[in-house]
Amino acid sequence: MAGSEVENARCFLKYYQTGQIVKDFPDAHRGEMKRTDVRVGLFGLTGSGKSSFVNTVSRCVEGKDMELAMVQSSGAEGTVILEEFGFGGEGTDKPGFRLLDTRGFDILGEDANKEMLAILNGDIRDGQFIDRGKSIKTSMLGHDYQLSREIHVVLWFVKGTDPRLESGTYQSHMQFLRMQLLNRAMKTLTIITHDDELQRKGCTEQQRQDIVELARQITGSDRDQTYFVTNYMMEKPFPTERVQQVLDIVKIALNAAEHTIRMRQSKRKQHNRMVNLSN
Ligand SMILES: Nc1nc2c(ncn2[C@@H]2O[C@H](COP(=O)(O)OP(=O)(O)O)[C@@H](O)[C@H]2O)c(=O)[nH]1
Ligand SMILES: [Mg+2]
Repeated sequence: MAGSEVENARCFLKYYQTGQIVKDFPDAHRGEMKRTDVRVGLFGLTGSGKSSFVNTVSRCVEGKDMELAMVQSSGAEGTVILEEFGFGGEGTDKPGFRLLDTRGFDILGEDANKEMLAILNGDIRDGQFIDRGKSIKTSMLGHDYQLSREIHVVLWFVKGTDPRLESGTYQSHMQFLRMQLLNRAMKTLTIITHDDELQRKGCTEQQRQDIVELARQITGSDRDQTYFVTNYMMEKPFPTERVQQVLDIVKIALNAAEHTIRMRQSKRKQHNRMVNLSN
């Protein structure tokens, strides 16, 4: 039974096409859904497990045992790269969703803020290097939405075993991102990684709840939008329950993203109507 459930979830994601969950997009432009792929932004400090998650999804959806995203890599000083990884849409000419692996936001400041915004707005694409010295043309308000380019849902990664969680240094660190997500009404799921290490340390239920609460103070996600995850490690066994858990989280993220797309299409339509009325 469990095996077929996991197989169904895997199959769903492998063939997933944008719009398949919500289905009804009354305010979409003609052909828009066919052109759009869901863009899932992975944020979080270096070492929180974002790149490992890309590889974990690849393993769970496609059964691939290889490193797509470079784990534990740090960008050269002053440089940030955004990497996109397409999944789903098997048999069609475009992926159904993309995971956008970000890095380099450990350094605070105006430049880092601009980069985060540019990624959220879709002004930085795959493999593009960001020269921190140069200005990036992006809206600080995030009003000029380009639906097919911007991010539709955020997975915010927190390392469950990170001692900085307790000290509270995290909270202020990514407040800018939190504000931006709030302003955009962006659905955010909190992913607490290194669950295997927590289990190995004999973490109690109470301690887990405390970690959820600490993570919530950083990301603002509710408890029911917070998930513990163990990432897949090359050549290590990865039990079916863990596969199922990862597939479930991806599907929840896609659902949220489709709702974002539908909401923004409706907002766009309302906006255009207002503009027409005032002309
Ligand atoms: N034990 C364990 N190690 C993990 C987990 N997720 C990531 N790691 C390790 O943590 C380190 C940082 O992971 P990485 O994916 O590069 O983090 P990123 O900087 O956010 O992309 C690597 O050595 C990973 O192997 C996990 O769930 N459990
Ligand atoms: Mg990384």
